[in-house]
Amino acid sequence: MRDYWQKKPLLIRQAFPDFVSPLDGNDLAGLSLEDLVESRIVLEHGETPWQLRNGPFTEDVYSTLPERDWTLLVQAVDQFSPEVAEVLEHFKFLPNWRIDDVMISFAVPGGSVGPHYDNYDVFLLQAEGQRLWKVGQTCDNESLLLKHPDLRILDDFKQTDEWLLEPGDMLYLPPRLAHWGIAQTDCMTWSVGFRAPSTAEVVSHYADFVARFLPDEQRYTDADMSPASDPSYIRQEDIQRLRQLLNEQLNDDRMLLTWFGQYMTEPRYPELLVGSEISADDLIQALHDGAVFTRNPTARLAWSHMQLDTEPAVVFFVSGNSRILSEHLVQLLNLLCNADAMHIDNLQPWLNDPEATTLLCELVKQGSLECLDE
Ligand SMILES: [Mn+2]
Repeated sequence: MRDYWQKKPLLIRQAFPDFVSPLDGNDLAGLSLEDLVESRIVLEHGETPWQLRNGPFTEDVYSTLPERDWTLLVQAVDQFSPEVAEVLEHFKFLPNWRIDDVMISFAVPGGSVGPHYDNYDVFLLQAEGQRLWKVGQTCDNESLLLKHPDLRILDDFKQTDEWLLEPGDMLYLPPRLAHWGIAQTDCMTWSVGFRAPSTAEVVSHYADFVARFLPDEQRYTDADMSPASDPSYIRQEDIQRLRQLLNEQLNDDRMLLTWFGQYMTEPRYPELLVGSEISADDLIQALHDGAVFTRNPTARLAWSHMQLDTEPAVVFFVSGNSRILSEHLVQLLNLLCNADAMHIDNLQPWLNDPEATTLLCELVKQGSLECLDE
């Protein structure tokens, strides 16, 4: 973290020794046929240079592709494959609300999406075959791009290094570092991608959030202002009033935490969160009968402390919602956020606590906790 995170690339040979991918190119192609899955194919020599095709695809697409120089990319495979989601267990040294998804690409020899840069950190895990990764300059919004309607390919790639990645090897790249991965054999790469809201998003979304709580009657005021000498002139004191108004509204730490937690836990595919009504009694009975609950991979969870006027509390964020809870539930939140499974053995201490059982029922109702079918 000190030397590399957000700073410079790091090649980790055999980060995952003897890594065996739980899915192959055919499985990935299968996913690309599904409506809900975001997929793309990039052909370097298609009908146009660097042709982009967007999924979902039909099976016959794969019989028309050339032998070389194309890549299939499938977003958020972790949402659809628990085996893929497991890789995220190895990234717990980073906040999970910074993680975006595991994107998987499959490429035939020569396959590449061209030299480019991303605005996000990424860990590139070689899952199958060999890919040559070239890295180059740090880019910015003035870096020259090829004229292309959809893809942001660098016009000028200044290579500084290159590494051949074998299965199990992993390369970390900080944001905005130019990179270019070229498949040497049929190859599969898992990209553990991170997300960071743009400053523009933070400013505009947070301002919108704050504004939702402000009545129309609350306005710019200027009681006791001095008489205008030049009525067209905006004075320093007018700007000072504006500055004070903004400071008062934007400096509330509880508000900021509430917005941030909700924003960063918004699920990528909310339609995959399907819950069902359950009463506390039924939930407790089900647990005694052996029911096992897990987090829905779509659910995003986070929590923090929040100092209320009266007492210390915690705030729990679940898939874009927040709820304030008593501090004594911290251990339960740890369990909900981290345990592989929730069952009678680890939930027992909470089943006589109405605040805890209400929370559990809400999570089931919301679809964030799912009952595993025995
Ligand atoms: Mn990239």
